[in-house]
Amino acid sequence: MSISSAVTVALAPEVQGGPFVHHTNLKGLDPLFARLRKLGFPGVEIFPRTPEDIDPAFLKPLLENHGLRLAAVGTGAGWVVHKLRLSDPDATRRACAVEFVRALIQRAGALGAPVIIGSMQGKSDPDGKEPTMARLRESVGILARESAAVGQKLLVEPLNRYESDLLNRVGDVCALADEVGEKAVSVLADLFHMNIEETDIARALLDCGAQLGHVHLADSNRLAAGFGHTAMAPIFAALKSIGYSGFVSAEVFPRPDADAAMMATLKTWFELA
Ligand SMILES: [Mn+2]
Repeated sequence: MSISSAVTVALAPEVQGGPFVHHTNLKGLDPLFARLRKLGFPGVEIFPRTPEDIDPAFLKPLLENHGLRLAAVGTGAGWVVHKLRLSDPDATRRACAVEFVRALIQRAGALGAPVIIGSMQGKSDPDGKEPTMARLRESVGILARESAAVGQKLLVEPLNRYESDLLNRVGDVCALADEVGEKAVSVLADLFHMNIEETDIARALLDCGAQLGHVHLADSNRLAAGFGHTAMAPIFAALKSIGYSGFVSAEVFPRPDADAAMMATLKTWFELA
């Protein structure tokens, strides 16, 4: 098995200007998928606005026609658009958050893809970090069992300190996985967040080992790999050393433009993966 490459596509107009290589709508996916395949990408990661955006009846033939795999599905719109958090102290709001992710797990699962929990983890509520973490653990447990039931991992992403104070390092998610006790809980290693939080990115990936489920490929400044100062060679050496065979998915700003971001991503993948 080898490492696969993907790029992110956002379907939520609210995140225009966010770190996604492409922004489009459902109608724009057909020409975009054709272009990705022509360039040589094996996969695509989608950031939907609502669960209904991930419609297997629509996306399955579209992906198959273009020979693309769905690498993962983001849930960040749950927070950005709908203000839903899996650690919300309000039980009704928390249940809505769990339902939003659960619906995406079902739909992504039908397309052979896992979902990501990133910003929906929330941050410490006024009652403190430990009660917030307890609520997050409960929600992650429910969603890990949902993921396992459709044969998928649940990708949990540590975020840098400016975005959350709950899960900041890869080791925090490994500890959460142990506490929750569900094998489906896997680590999403985002190299941009890791550049801020980890002592040594390659070391953290080696320590993560088989618990690594997905990688967001980004340079130190959230531009495409090669446009910042993160040393990518030791990171890819670590990924190969642990036998990682998932996606490195470019979650980056389309700067100087989307084409340049895609070319830099492909170059890094061809040279190092
Ligand atoms: Mn990320």
